[in-house]
Amino acid sequence: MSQDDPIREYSGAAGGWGALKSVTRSWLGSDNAVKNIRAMLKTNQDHGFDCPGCAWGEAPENGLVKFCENGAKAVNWESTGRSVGPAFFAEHRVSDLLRQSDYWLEYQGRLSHPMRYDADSDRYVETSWEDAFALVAEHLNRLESPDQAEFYTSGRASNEAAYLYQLFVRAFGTNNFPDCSNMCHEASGIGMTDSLGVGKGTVVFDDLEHADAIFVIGQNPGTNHPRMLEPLREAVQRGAQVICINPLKERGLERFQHPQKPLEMLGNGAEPTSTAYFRPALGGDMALMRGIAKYLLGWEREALAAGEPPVFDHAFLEEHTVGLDDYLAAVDATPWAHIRAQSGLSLDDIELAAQMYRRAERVVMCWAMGITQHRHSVATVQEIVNLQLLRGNVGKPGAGLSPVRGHSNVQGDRTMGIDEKPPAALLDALERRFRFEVPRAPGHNTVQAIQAMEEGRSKVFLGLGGNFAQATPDTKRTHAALRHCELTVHIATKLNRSHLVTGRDALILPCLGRTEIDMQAEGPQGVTVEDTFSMVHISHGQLTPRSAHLRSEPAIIAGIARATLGDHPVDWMSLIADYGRIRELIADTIPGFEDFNARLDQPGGFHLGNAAAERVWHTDSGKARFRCHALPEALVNAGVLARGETPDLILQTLRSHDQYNTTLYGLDDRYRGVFGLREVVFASETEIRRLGFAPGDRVDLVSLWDDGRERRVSDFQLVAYDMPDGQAAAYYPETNPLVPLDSYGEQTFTPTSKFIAIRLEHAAPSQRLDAETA
Ligand SMILES: Nc1nc2c(c(=O)[nH]1)N[C@H]1C(S)=C(S)[C@@H](COP(=O)(O)OP(=O)(O)OC[C@H]3O[C@@H](n4cnc5c(=O)[nH]c(N)nc54)[C@H](O)[C@@H]3O)O[C@H]1N2
Ligand SMILES: Nc1nc2c(c(=O)[nH]1)N[C@H]1C(S)=C(S)[C@@H](COP(=O)(O)OP(=O)(O)OC[C@H]3O[C@@H](n4cnc5c(=O)[nH]c(N)nc54)[C@H](O)[C@@H]3O)O[C@H]1N2
Ligand SMILES: [Mo]
Repeated sequence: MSQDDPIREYSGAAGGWGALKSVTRSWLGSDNAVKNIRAMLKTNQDHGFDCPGCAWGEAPENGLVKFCENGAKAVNWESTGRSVGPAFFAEHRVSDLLRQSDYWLEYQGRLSHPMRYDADSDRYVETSWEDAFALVAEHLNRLESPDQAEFYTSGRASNEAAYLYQLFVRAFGTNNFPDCSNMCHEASGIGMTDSLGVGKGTVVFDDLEHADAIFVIGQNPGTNHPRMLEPLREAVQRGAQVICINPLKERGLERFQHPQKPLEMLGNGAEPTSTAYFRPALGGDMALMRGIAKYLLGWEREALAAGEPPVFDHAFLEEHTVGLDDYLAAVDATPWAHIRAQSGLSLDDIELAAQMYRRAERVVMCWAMGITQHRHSVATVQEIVNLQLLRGNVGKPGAGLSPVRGHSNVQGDRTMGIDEKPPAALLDALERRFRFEVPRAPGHNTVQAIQAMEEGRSKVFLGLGGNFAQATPDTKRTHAALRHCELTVHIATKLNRSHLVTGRDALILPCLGRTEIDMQAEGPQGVTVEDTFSMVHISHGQLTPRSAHLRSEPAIIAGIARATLGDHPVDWMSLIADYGRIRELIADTIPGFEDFNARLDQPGGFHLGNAAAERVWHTDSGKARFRCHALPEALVNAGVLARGETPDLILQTLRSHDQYNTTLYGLDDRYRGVFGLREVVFASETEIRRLGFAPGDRVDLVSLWDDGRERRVSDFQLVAYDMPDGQAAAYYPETNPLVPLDSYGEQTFTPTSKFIAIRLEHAAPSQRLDAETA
């Protein structure tokens, strides 16, 4: 294994020197280095801008410099000196650009001018803002029904932009709000709302500092929420338990260090004294949780029989919950054999996990995409809730539930009403305030939006950020659906593939990034965001905008609204002159935002409050409710099994260390030891050999689904990796073509990106030749 080998083991800890080296490299590689360092120093501080990276929050009392490797990459990526304007598009036809990689496209720089697609020349040409708005208005007003348009949102949009957007779209007349959340934490929201009456995490940063045990389930914080490593490390140091549940041994969870405290880097990571790492089958977490509950129930009975203190929190259960008896009956009825087989863990392992859970007085459970991107994700989330209720681990300091959000404002966007199934209370509040009728029928989520465009039921697609064409499942089908549209519009900072998969008409509307000064008629504006702990704070851009032609997201939305709706009770232009006016509307219509403008002066922002954390339950019964689901009979889709196909492996799609969703910062995945390439598929060496291959072989991955369509990605390199048998892992978005559009979560419609039944085939020699000569 040499330094040039694309696959080589990573031996350091996560964070630490490696992270700093990588940041330095990305700074030096940028033409803006000095400016960026200045910008970095303002990230996540009062009067600076909110990190455009992830939704992790900070302890309010934390020190001055708060950034991590990935925050640095995100800021740097946004403030690049390169730009993509009329000259660039004059040089490149859209069909030529489509042949470039996702990495190349975004690397070209910041979008600088509003552009309109010209089908005759197959090029984007410069247009004016007013013409662009007029074109959107013309298409929207031509539709037979407002429900023929789709309004997508990615989770970076600020509260102000999101609020204005939902107001415009509802004034226009639809609830078609597909959003990235549909592909992300939808199951957490649905499951927790149903069980506890609140769809957000119940913990704040402080709880992590007081927990006796922290479970990290289906999450890779070393890469995706690096600032979470710090409280985890501190937890281990104070003797709290950290329990990881993840089929892959993620380096960032095994050993972690703090890049900003150089002394800590001399050691080799925290000693794993009170930590444990369980590696379940994909989709096996519900069975594991059920197994833990079954052990607890056994011990509870033993304790009661022996007259010892009970295992369950009886006072809490009595006062605050309903449905316990049914739940315990379901636990009793679940056979150990089913638990063992589905979890992929030994009973010894499950018992150890149960002991660690029982030993702790205060337990926080954190989770992310390893839990939410399965068919039975709502049931799994609710099983996590059930387990926490048994010992009163909801609504007490140092304990609670923490679905760790992805995009930096994905949680805030939902709070602002980006919701295809809006609660009646929100719609009532809007009608009271604005005196126009809002649509009541539920709109489309992401999967339904693709289906509607595919069938010609929707004809206009507008994206507020994001990369819809690449982030969504079933790439071939999704691209065809977008091409079927009469108009596609993208409000974006950087060029991506979605902009190239055009409808008959298409627009690219370039916007300011969060790092940039947002100057409006009445002065510079700040915007607000909500982090994963429901803390709301303001963010002020610091850098000069990359181009004089850029407009802010709220200004673009206001422009579209005014052009589309004409004379209207909402004065869009006055709202964007001073965003404080948008915040007044938010204060008047969204619960928790009373005195919004005044409360933004509090350093670190303010907490929105969380009823479940106060042990107030907004459910029908007024109590927290145990929801019992049977374990799924089988995890593999029944239709696939009915055809008699046995998958070679189950594939999960995940993020590398050098990417932010579909944005690729680089081609390395340092902690997993992959350098300079992304077309790889990880599996255990035993499995690779069992299937008749050898590590390094080139394979096609074929997805097994029962609708007769071929789903294949070609020429991936097999990488032997320490992981459970039966599984494979590969990067998103390269493997999105394998995710069937109709394979989604029950209730959630979240694509099952962590559970795809696949077959491996030797890559066709012709493709191999192409790859070698390319
Ligand atoms: N740098 C960076 N930061 C990001 C992002 C990014 O792309 N890059 N994306 C942001 C967004 S939008 C999100 S949603 C978050 C995503 O944050 P994560 O959820 O950490 O992201 P994934 O890479 O999808 O990782 C899922 C993890 O779950 C594990 N896993 C997969 N299936 C299962 C399972 O069935 N059970 C269990 N127990 N584990 C499983 C995988 O091995 C992997 O470690 O990160 C946010 N932050
Ligand atoms: N197979 C598979 N698919 C997945 C996932 C998975 O784990 N596996 N994860 C899912 C998850 S959790 C999520 S959240 C989605 C993400 O889906 P999206 O949110 O749609 O995708 P991103 O890649 O985050 O979007 C990146 C683009 O956003 C634009 N952008 C960046 N900053 C700004 C800004 O400030 N304003 C505006 N207007 N635009 C900006 C840039 O043009 C950039 O190209 O993907 C989902 N898809
Ligand atoms: Mo996400």
